[in-house]
Amino acid sequence: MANFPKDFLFGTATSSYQIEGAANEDGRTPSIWDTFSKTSGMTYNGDTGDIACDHYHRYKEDIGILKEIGVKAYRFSIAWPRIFPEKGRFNPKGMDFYKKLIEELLKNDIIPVVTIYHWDLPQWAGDMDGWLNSECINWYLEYSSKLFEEIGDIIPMWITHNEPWCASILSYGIGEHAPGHKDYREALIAAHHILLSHGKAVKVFRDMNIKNSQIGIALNLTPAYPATETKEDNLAAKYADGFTNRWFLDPIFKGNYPVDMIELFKKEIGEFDFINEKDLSIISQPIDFLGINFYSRSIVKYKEDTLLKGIGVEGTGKKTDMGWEISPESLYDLLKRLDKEYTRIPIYITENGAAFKDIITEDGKVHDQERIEYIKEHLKYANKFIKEGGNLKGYFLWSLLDNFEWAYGYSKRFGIVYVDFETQKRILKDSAIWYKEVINRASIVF
Ligand code: IFM
Repeated sequence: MANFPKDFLFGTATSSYQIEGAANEDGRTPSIWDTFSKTSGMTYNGDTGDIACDHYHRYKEDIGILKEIGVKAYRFSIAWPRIFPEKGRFNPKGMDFYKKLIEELLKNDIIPVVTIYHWDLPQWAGDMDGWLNSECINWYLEYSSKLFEEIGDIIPMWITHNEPWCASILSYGIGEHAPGHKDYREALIAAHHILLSHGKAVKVFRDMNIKNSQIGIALNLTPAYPATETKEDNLAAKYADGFTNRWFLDPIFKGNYPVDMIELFKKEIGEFDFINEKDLSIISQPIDFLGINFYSRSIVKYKEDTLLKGIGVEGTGKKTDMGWEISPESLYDLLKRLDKEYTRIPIYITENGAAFKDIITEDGKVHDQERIEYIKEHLKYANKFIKEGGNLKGYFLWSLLDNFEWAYGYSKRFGIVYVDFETQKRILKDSAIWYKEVINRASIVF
């Protein structure tokens, strides 16, 4: 048995495009994900977020489920194209949806945690080169300032960006996410503009003097381990770490980009002339908390003729339905390292969870024991970190509902609540019932 502090924030997380649906309602215009998912071959089965979990219409039912599970906090994101459907035009109707959602959460004693940007960039911004255009930072600031003005002080925790690595490198470099470009120079430009928009939004937030509210960012961090103890594999692991973790952690907490990575990237990317002298001091504005999204680890082997001088190799641990190795000890390693090398500000695990092939059995239930084990193991290591004095303040399970898993469409189920996408019926999986007990007791039992 492991006990959590009484004020530990147990929550669940979702994002707008993955659950809301109502793609054309109340003045919303398309995002780059509407366009991307409707482009042939970009998502599994051509799936889109047009309807998703129909949460836009069923939010009261979904908050009822949150209440039933007993979560203390709910992390969701706001859809930028509902708030600014056109450049410079605020849409009060889009804002009203989130005001009603927040009101319902507060009525049920659930703390609303808002992510400002979880990848659904308005298509109008995409049409002007999206995050490659430095103007995008100003559009983002207009959007985030409006959110602070409208609901700033009723939201205790603001997250500027979800997983900048995905919004830049996976989207502009690897091409798996919208807008689907494959150019590493573009990827690093997008990453820089996203980081800069983060720093500038934090500054605006401070200048607006918003009461009883904090601001941070959610980074997806994946510890990298060498396949063997050779010098070469260690170097490859160091570069993999630089690519996924340090490229974002260092500017935020140390005010610089990692020099070894700049050197490595130069050949492929060219000059870093998109970085201005003052940018790093803006990006490294102090934040109130760090959100980390953790799912797995990577194991890396040296390979000379690759950008990062390495390739990933398969670990020996069990895998989730995403093919991601289950490695809860790596969460512990990561937390310890953040504590030692980066920061002692409060950390929240803003996402952790797993996709498995869930089925409804004859009794009408979903017995997702593998997911329970996954969560339990990760909570066990999170608890170990806390017991050793680590400043971990909360855990947001990804995800409340089965939902639109980006390029994988509806083929991957991450929810602790099963969604029948034909009927929109929700069924609490065993993991939801188990999580309810965990929250209620503030402890896990082995
Ligand atoms: O579904 C995503 C989420 O949008 C961002 N973090 C990872 C999750 C699982 O892939």
